[in-house]
Amino acid sequence: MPAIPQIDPTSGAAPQIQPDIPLASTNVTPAFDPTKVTVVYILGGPGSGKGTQSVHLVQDYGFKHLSAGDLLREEQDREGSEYGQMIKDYIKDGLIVPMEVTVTLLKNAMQRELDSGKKTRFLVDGFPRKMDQAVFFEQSVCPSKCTIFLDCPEDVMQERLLNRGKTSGRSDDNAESIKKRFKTFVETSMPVVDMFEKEDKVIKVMATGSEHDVYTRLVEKLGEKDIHPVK
Ligand code: UP5
Ligand code: MG
Repeated sequence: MPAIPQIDPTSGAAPQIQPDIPLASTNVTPAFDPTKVTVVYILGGPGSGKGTQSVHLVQDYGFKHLSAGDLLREEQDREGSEYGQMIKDYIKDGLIVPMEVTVTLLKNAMQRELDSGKKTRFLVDGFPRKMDQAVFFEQSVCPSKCTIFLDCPEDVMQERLLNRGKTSGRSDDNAESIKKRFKTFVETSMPVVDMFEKEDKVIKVMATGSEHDVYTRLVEKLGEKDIHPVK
């Protein structure tokens, strides 16, 4: 398995920002055994409600929630991070941060959770959103069980994001960044959903209507795939 570099600058191991990873490699063993660790992705456009629905899924299905965007924002704000400025620039422009940074943050967060003997079911929010990330994560970290895809029209997402932008303080909740995020989503992230769809691993849910309506639909669709609340 290719070593995933540590982000901590004191470790001396600087991540390769433009990695040359053999994406079609077949002799790679994932770091986590998918028979012991469950990974479910939750994907959807910016503002489709990934974070909002994740809160309910964590409560009812016993997942540990890992938002790639939140982990990146945390790393961006971490004192001494050598990636802070780069992450800031990518997020503001709605671009995908080089995958080794994001994969390392996710893998470390999973390892921490497993080391603490807590949850083994992970809801990975907003990742993978580029084909290279998807292939690399599936091969070297953990193959996913399925992908929840929140399907939402752009006008609805835009309204939600502009509304949130009044108070969120997020550098990308403004009209200019939102436009760039939508473009990246359509051109770069949708192919990932399409790939999982071909493998029949996508649970697609219409994400319009109230938060409660969306969650009701989601629970029903998960039930059809034999995924049930834990309590
Ligand atoms: N809201 C939610 N559901 C609603 C509903 N049904 N009715 C009415 N309002 C609803 O929701 C957004 C807003 O809508 C909130 O105000 C909410 O109350 C309301 P939220 O649940 O936050 O939606 P979400 O899909 O999570 O939107 P988010 O803005 O987080 O999506 P993004 O995918 O754009 O953001 P993320 O944080 O995942 O990524 C940000 C950036 O990080 C990316 O653009 C990229 O630059 C970078 N990134 C990477 O580089 N790599 C990665 O792997 C991941 C991220
Ligand atoms: Mg989010």
